[in-house]
Parts: sequence; structure tokens; C-alpha cells
Amino acid sequence: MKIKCGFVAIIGKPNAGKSSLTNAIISEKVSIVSPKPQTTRNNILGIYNTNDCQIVFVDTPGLNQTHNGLDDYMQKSIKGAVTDVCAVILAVDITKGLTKQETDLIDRYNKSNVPVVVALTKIDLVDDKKVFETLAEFSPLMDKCEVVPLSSLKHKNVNTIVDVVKKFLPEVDESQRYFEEDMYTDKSLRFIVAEVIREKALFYLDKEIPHGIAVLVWSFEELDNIINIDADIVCDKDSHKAIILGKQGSMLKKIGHSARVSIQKIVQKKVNLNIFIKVKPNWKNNLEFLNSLGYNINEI
Ligand SMILES: Nc1nc2c(ncn2[C@@H]2O[C@H](COP(=O)(O)OP(=O)(O)OP(=O)(O)O)[C@@H](O)[C@H]2O)c(=O)[nH]1
Ligand SMILES: [Mg+2]
Repeated sequence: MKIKCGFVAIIGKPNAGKSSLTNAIISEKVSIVSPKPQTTRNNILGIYNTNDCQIVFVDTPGLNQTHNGLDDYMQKSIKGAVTDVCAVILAVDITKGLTKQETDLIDRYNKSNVPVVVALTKIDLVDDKKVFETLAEFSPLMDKCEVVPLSSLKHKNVNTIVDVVKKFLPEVDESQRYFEEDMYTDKSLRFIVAEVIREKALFYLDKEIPHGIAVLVWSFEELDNIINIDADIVCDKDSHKAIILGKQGSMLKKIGHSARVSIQKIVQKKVNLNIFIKVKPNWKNNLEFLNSLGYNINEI
């Protein structure tokens, strides 16, 4: 049997709703989401499988300036994600509107014959009038891209965007699926657990601290009825360590509790989670450490 099969990159500004859209399409927590920009740090595959197609969505970090080794890696990841894709989904937050950066990108992909589908995200936050006005802003670009207004939160038009990108995929023999049909991401459970801890830390911590941390799961022991997990939250400075710990460990407790609840939902098992805080100055420029986090610097 023939199926539609291929890769589709999801790109856009930080906080545009790329990871939320990935999760909504896949109906699993593939990629972490937070109100803070620059949540996603590497390309994460969300694999959409049906009888007649396999679409490999590549969730990417937000388009941004680079200041250190990690930023560099994040921006290179985006470039890597858009090579050899059948289409690009450009996420545009409707509450922020269309900017020159996005119209330039649409032009650039158009010139390289890469189909662009704009996901106009977060429409649940605006009224219909705003949706129509924003769609009108796209009218000069209508021969260069398709636009799907959607809400990942309310699951509105999420299936529509899947149908739209599907038509850009080649038809191949069923045996040519890139991944097994029951796989929904390329990431290991260990990586997902580390990301969930980081998501909770991003949620509870403020200012520059969320962007200065990394999470390393260094022990993952799955027993019959429980999973024992040991992880480090790594930060840059002693002063950050004190904040992450909180008064009498209260902040770390909050992060640990909500991470454990989320992880238990994913693994459908009881979880014993121990989190430690380590200070590692300048870790964002430490390539060996970045590799140990699962950011495969050498692969891109
Ligand atoms: N109301 C509403 N909020 C949304 C929707 N989609 C995303 N968000 C919120 O927007 C914020 C950013 O969402 P993410 O999915 O993390 O955005 P992202 O583009 O992956 O961000 P980075 O990884 O930082 O580049 C979060 O607070 C989400 O809850 C939506 O459809 N409706
Ligand atoms: Mg993201």
C-alpha cells in the first residue's frame, strides 16, 4: 500500500506556540511548553502516524540571536530542521501579529520552493474580528503560503493544518516509513523526564534563572511498580542555587512535586524523584556537558 510520508519543520519566534502545536497534533506530551520564551532548546520529533501517512514534525527552538555555545546550537538546529523537509509550518502568534522577520522567511522559503504553511496560533485569545483582520494582512502573501488560524489549547483547526501539510508529502510504499508506527517521538524517556523537570523549573522560577539552568537525569531505574529517578538541576552561579532551593528547600520541593506528578502521568507508574542542585559556571559554553544533556552538538 502507498502512504504519504515525510518531514515537516515547525519554526517561528520564541513563545509562538510551536511546541504546543506539536503536542496538540501528536496528542502526547512530546515537547515541553512554558510561558517563558526560549523553552525548546533542540529539535524534537513528534511523529504523527495513521494508516495512510507518517508525518514527522520537527519542533524547533525559537528564532533568535546567539550569545553562547547553547544559543549557537539552538539556531543551527533550526537550519538543520528545515533542510530536506516537505514543508515548513511557520508559527505566528496572532496576538503579536506578522512582522518583517516572518514575511522575509516566507519569501526565502518560497524562493527555495519549500511550501510554507502559516499556523496563526492562539486564536482563542482574540475575537473573530481580529482573526479576519490578521488574515487580511496575509492577502499579499497568498500566493506564497497558506494560512491556518488555530488554537492548540482548544484543539481548534489542529487537524486542518495536518491535512494541509499532508498534501505536500510524497507518496511512498508503506515499508518506507521513517519510524515504527507505534513511535511518537525520537526522544528517550530519560530525555523527556529531564525536559519535564526543566518545564516545571521554568514555570516557577523568574528573571534570568530559567534560561541559566539545565537538567541532567543521571540515574533512571525502572522496577516493577516504581521508577527511581535521580536528576541534577545545573545552574551557573551560587546565588542561583540558593534561589532554586528556596527558603528551607521550598522552591525545589514545588518543582520536584509538580515534575513528579507530570512524569507519573507520562510513565503511568509511581515515580520516586530526587533532584539535586549543582553549580557549573559557564556550562552553556561547555560542549562536552551540552552533549551529555542530549544536545548533540556534533550532529549538526
Ligand atoms: N491561549 C493559548 N495559549 C497558547 C496556545 N498555544 C500556546 N500557548 C501558550 O503560549 C506559551 C508558549 O507556548 P510554547 O508552545 O512553549 O511556545 P514555543 O513556540 O514552543 O516557545 P519556545 O520553545 O520558547 O520557542 C505557553 O504559555 C503556552 O501555553 C493556544 O493555542 N492558546
Ligand atoms: Mg518550544
